[in-house]
Amino acid sequence: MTRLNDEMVKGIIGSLDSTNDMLISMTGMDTMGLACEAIGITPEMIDLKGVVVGVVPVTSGLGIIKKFSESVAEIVRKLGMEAFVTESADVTGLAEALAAGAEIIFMADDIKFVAINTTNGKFSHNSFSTAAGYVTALKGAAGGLAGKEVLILGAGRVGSIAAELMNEMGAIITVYDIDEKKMRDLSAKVGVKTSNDVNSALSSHLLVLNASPGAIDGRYVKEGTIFSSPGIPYPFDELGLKKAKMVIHDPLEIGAAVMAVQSASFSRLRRST
Ligand code: 2YC
Repeated sequence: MTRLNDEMVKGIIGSLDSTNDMLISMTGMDTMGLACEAIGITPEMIDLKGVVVGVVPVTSGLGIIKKFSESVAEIVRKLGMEAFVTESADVTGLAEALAAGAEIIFMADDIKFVAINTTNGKFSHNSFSTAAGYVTALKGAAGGLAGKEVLILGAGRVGSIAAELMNEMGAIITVYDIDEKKMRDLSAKVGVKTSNDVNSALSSHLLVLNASPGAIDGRYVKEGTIFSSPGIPYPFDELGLKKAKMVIHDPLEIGAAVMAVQSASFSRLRRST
């Protein structure tokens, strides 16, 4: 999985409102609406007021990413919950969040990024949340995916979950991954088509979910393409951006927002009366 770095994270807090505006104009949903839609609920079905969220920095592996925890806390606050970053990191930070009575605890090492609901131990994964969030964004931008041809770039964790979700929505999916075996395994599991030439795949698709770390060569982007692109680092060149109709991208917000709503839904769903 590609890892964020200080550079990619430093602008997140200041750009949350413009990400929200981008989502409204491109998908018809704001961040909260998209996060709810991604897990199959409506905003009216969940009560986030008073939910206390603790974010615990983790020093393992390549260590703390500057502003990562603060960015997660701010994303959560924008959804209407209270959030704090613990003073300490790692286990001491976890104990601090538990002692403070956090209902949800976010933690990320270099492999997993989770949001744990402390009332019942259920937890949300970033890979599912990112896939569900960006599939929902693409569905909104495209006006539905049933019967539509979609190209998925990247058969890793996010791309694979995205393939399963869009398959269930009736999309006609082609997957490309530089790793033949990954592509074949996903095709066998989900029954999607595969491509061995990313540029010809790009030039024949108007709907693309990019969940790969690779660059996208604008020369092969089809005029009017809608990209839903969680992939990091940012893959587009100038020509690609000119030819694309829409590019939905952010380095962390959509995935973290779906995690926050999904983990809260494990204890805060209103009983449908
Ligand atoms: O600051 C910290 O607590 C670090 N341990 C955070 C490391 C996050 C590593 N994960 C990632 O960069 C990617 C993100 C795109 C979201 C999921 N994995």
